[in-house]
Amino acid sequence: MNISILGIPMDLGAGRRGVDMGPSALRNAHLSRALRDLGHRVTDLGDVRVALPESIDKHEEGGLVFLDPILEACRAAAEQVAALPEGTFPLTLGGDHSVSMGTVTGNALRGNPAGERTGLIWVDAHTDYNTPRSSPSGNIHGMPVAHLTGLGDPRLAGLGAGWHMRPEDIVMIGIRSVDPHERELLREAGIKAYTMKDVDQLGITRIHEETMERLGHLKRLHVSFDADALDPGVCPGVGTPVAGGLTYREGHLLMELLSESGRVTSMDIVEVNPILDTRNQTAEVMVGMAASLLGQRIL
Ligand code: EXY
Ligand code: MN
Ligand code: MN
Ligand code: MN
Repeated sequence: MNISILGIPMDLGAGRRGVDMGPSALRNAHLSRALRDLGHRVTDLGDVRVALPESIDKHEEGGLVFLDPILEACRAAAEQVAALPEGTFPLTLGGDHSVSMGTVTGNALRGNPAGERTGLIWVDAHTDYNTPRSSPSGNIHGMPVAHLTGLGDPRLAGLGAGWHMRPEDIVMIGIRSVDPHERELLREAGIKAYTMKDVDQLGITRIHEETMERLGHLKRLHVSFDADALDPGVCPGVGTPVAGGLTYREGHLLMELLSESGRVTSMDIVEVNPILDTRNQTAEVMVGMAASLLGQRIL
């Protein structure tokens, strides 16, 4: 397979600095080499240009911190991803999770004249379904899914120029932190979310089966993998750690099963924060997750 790597070194959507170094940390953990060793042709397209927080005002507008530069970076990411040839697998590296407003939009619109719908598998401790009004923080990385479905600020929700993700085409896995108003919005939208309780009770195999069935009508599936979905013991280098996450094997099993399905067409790795990490462990774990999704097998 042809894999194109694109970094979006942005931490403007997060409450603390550091995830802007995520793409470097993942490259340093030999991402390209790991994928080449699996037989893929890998092209690293470098990074999207992102404004530095130190060089701009921390303006807050209508409950959104750093709206303009985030919008700009997401637009650039969406354009670059949408321009990739069909058959290429885009592997996009955050950055905070607000980058996925750009990457998911770019992937959904890429080489898609028939207007095929794209499914979204959101692996995360958080549901990221706040709007500017429901958000307790104003941090845009807590809002990407809401904007992808058309809620919230019209500029962010307008990245797809009229395209929106359908709530029924989204499945979330690993959830254990949801804000009160966010919970109401999720219920209203009818988004399927597997919490950690579901992971404990059903197991990853069953959750994967149900996810494949639920998204069975879709030819294109995007996996957006937030490192904080994994337990902080496995991935300590994240800005918003929440106890009780996916184990190392649950993460790999999910990626292995998704890989075997042969249906995933693009992936993000986001929220890796090397400042908070232990010897780049989190980046190394996430490179392993990408390798499992892209065909690595134990035997
Ligand atoms: N729900 C909280 C907020 O909206 O501020 C925390 C969001 C954290 C988002 C992380 C990266 O997935
Ligand atoms: Mn997230
Ligand atoms: Mn998260
Ligand atoms: Mn819109």
